[in-house]
Amino acid sequence: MGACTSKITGRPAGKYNEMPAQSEKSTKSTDRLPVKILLLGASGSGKTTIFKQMRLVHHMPFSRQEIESYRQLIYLNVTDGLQSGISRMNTTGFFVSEENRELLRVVENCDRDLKDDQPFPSEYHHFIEWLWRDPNVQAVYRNGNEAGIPENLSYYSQNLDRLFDPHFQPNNQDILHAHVLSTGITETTFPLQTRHDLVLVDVGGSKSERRKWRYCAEGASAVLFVVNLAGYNQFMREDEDTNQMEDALALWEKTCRDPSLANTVLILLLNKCDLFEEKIAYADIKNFFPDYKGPSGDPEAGRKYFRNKFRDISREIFAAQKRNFHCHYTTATNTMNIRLVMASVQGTIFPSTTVTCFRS
Ligand SMILES: Nc1nc2c(ncn2[C@@H]2O[C@H](COP(=O)(O)OP(=O)(O)O)[C@@H](O)[C@H]2O)c(=O)[nH]1
Ligand SMILES: [Mg+2]
Repeated sequence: MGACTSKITGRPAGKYNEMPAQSEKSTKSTDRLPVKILLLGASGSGKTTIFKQMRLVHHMPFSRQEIESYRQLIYLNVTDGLQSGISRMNTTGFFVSEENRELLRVVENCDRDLKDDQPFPSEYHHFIEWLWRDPNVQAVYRNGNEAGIPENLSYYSQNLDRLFDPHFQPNNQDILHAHVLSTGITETTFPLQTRHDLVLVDVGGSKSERRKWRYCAEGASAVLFVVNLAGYNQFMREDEDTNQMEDALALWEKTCRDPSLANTVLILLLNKCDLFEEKIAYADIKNFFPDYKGPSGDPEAGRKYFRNKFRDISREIFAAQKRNFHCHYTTATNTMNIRLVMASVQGTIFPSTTVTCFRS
């Protein structure tokens, strides 16, 4: 195997690096077979969320220290996410209302770092709430969110009273919605009820991180290639000229052609179906993919259109290699959905075993 390490790193450097860091190795007995699965896909597609869900599905609760780190990360996601989302919105020609500009300046200048056990500073509670409710911010977010205002703000803004409670402790849903830009490689071993150990590897997906992927390819049995289905009308944060879906399609082709992955089972996860369903009501696929001929606002037709685009890319490559195309629609923040999809994934990887192999 290559240089896989067991760590996660994120932004800002240092502070969250050790957060969900531990490699949860099971007690290994020699007769257990490791089965390595890589989570690949662009940054923000949902890889780490699936990784976290696997911990929940396998009853590996977050430690006290991890929960505290997530609490601090959530504060950063809310303050930094709102400010950076609004500045991206400005670049598309929309601005917060005149009466809220002063609030924005306060939030821009607030300290993003909480100390251990320090509550969210109460003075920002209503500023954040008012900024989020600003009619222009809402108009951009609700009309397809081409500016890419972080989606987790919608979730956290509905929970501000709880977040700003001095005794706030994040629950699993809060943790699943937290986002850190992964820059390392995290590996966790999940014991299955067969004689296999599932070794799940989560990597950073930003353009600068992708060159590390090849170090993890060796010995991998399967790749879960995660795509943000709701990214069809958004541009990449690290490259504002590239549409997220176009990037995912190009990356999928590269992954299908990668000789180091030629013996792996490639499984496509078209993720963020919940957000896709909401967004499609406002942002017509045709405006971004003119060859879309399906009805406007139809999530079923939209999902199928993108699925077929990915399938068409891999068709010839897979035919030559005698590989099959596998695809699932997922909502990574939904534990039940991921439990079912991962059981099905296991059925694909180990056709002779039953789906009950995943612990419940
Ligand atoms: N609503 C919703 N949010 C999601 C879904 N999948 C991931 N997210 C959120 O998208 C953000 C990025 O996800 P993450 O797993 O960190 O992406 P990664 O960069 O590929 O590891 C996080 O805030 C997640 O909570 C989904 O299916 N639905
Ligand atoms: Mg990640």
